[in-house]
Amino acid sequence: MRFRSWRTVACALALCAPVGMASTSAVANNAGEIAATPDMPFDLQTVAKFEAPWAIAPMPDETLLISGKSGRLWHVDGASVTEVAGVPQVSYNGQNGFLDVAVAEDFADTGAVYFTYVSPENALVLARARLDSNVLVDIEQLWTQSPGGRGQPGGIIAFGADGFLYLTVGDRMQPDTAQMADNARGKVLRLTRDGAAAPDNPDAAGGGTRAMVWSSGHRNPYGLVFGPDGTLWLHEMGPRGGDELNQIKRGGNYGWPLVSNGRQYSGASIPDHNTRPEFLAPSLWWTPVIAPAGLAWYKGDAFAGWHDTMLIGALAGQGLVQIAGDGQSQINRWDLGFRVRDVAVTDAGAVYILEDGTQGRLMRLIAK
Ligand SMILES: [Ca+2]
Repeated sequence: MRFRSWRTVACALALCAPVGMASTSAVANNAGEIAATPDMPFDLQTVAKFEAPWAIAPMPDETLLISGKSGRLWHVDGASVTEVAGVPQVSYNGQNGFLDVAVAEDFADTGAVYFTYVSPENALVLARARLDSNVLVDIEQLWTQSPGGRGQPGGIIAFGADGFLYLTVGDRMQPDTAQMADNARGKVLRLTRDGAAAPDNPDAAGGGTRAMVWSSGHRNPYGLVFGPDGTLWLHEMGPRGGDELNQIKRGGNYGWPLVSNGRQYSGASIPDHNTRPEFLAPSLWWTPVIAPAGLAWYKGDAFAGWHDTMLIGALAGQGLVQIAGDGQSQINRWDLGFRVRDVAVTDAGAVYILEDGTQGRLMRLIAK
């Protein structure tokens, strides 16, 4: 309310731009220049340490699954950690390995978990299995990337209220492929629970890979989440500068590698988003980068003022970033002093973060 009052006063004094102009301005929405919030409204409680942990998947009973990039999976119940058997063989190097895990909404009836990994052939794979007494059984490969690729796999899973599964695929360090309709790299795919193209996708009639595409022009997305109103949010790492938070729309093209608010690693410039209005611009972006990893929606009341905000883990940014529910502003960035690989919120509203590294900590946020 305070901000609304300020806007009203400022607009009365003719100090503010029209809302539409402000929300698409490349300069106004660089959250990378906002200073960290000095006061932390939480303490961090270490639950356990894991070898190269990657993702947190909350279970309906408030226990957690933790994936490990080298091809490991753990079930965490309070302070008790049990290794889950049956993880398929993965290619573990650089950013590749065993990646995301997502527990099906009907897990209580089916025991189904979905997961992604980079195969020994360097293809991103979406798979499903049944978790039975801490063993993955009946593993089915639902979708396998062809051709595979190098690093930057993406691999984040989100379930839509429409019954379909949304999957991020990184550009695999071959940027031009993000604009190729018949290549899965640099896309969000929208699939049936069995890994086929959703029948009402934008190019469903085209068949093959293009029939699976929901949005295109992404670089390296390690965050994908639905808001309570059904809006889909994605973040992706830019090159040198230009990390992005994007609201994902059906058939949208988000511009990579033709536009970016960052630069090439060589220092060569890339046209900014505002030079090519046909590409959807990020609602927020970060230069210098935070290297976003993990994206969760906070639903509970344990943390004052957090309801209906987004939380982003930051690798290079070494902390936790909080975004307003409309995606238009960064509320807080807390400097934690270590690389955050993932953030998750359980059904009961508990918040966990995962430290990146060979011995990464799973930590629970305790409201002060
Ligand atoms: Ca973009």
